[in-house]
Amino acid sequence: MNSARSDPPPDHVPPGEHDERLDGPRVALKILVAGGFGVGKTTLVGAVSEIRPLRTEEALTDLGAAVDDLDGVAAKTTTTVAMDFGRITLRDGVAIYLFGTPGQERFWFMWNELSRGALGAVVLADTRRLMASFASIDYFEQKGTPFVVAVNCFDDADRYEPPEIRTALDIDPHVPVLLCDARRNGSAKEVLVALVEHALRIAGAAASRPPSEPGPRPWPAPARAEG
Ligand SMILES: Nc1nc2c(ncn2[C@@H]2O[C@H](COP(=O)(O)OP(=O)(O)O)[C@@H](O)[C@H]2O)c(=O)[nH]1
Ligand SMILES: [Mg+2]
Repeated sequence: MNSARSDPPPDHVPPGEHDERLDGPRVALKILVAGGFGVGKTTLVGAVSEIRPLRTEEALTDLGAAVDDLDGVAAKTTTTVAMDFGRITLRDGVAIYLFGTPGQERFWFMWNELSRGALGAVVLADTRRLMASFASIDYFEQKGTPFVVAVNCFDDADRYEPPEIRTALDIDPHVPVLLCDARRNGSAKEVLVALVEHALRIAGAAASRPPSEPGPRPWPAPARAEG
C-alpha cells in the first residue's frame, strides 16, 4: 500500500484562508491614467494589464469632429468614450486597477466619480500637443490627488527633457516628470512605480506633519495661468 500523502495541487488554498480567485485581492490600489486626447492612455493600460483590458472605444465620426480636438492626431480612428480598465497583480493579494479616463472635455463629468479613492494619477503628455494635458494636471492639482507627468515619446515628436517639460507645463518641483514609451510594458511599469513612490512620499509627509501645520500648497490650488 502506498502510504505517501500526495502533495496538494500548487494552487491549493487551505480551508478558511484567503483565496484570491474567490475573494479578490486583499489590497486593491486604484490608479488613473489621464491626459489629452490621443496621448496614449489606452496604449499604456494595454501595455501593462495582465488581463485583456476592457475598452470602450467607439469610431470617431464627423459628428464628433466639432467637439473633439483632432489637431496632431489625424491617424486616430477610435476614441475612449467611457474608460479603459486593466489590472496588475503586484504580489499575493495586492492588485493595481488602472482606469484610463477619457480625455475629451465632454467627458469631464466622469472624473469626480473615477478619481474617488484613487491612489493617484498618471498624466500622459505628448510634446506635440502639450496643452492637451494641461486640464488633467489642473484637475489633479485642485483635487490634491498625487500625480506624475509621463511624456509619451512618440517617434515623430521632438524630444524634450523633463526639466523643459516641467517649465512648459508649469509643474510644481515636487511632482515627478518622466519620459516613457506607453507601448512598452517595462516603461509603462516604471511610470506606475514612480507614481506609487510619489504617493507614498506624500502620505508619509502628511503623516509626520503636526495637525496644526498647513500642507505645502494652498487649497484650492491657485488658478493656472493659461498660455
Ligand atoms: N509611435 C507611438 N505611437 C503611440 C505611442 N503610444 C500610443 N501610440 C499610438 O497613438 C495613438 C493614440 O493612442 P491611444 O492609446 O489610443 O490614445 P488615448 O486617446 O490617450 O487613449 C494610437 O494609434 C497608438 O497606437 C507611442 O509611444 N509611440
Ligand atoms: Mg483611449
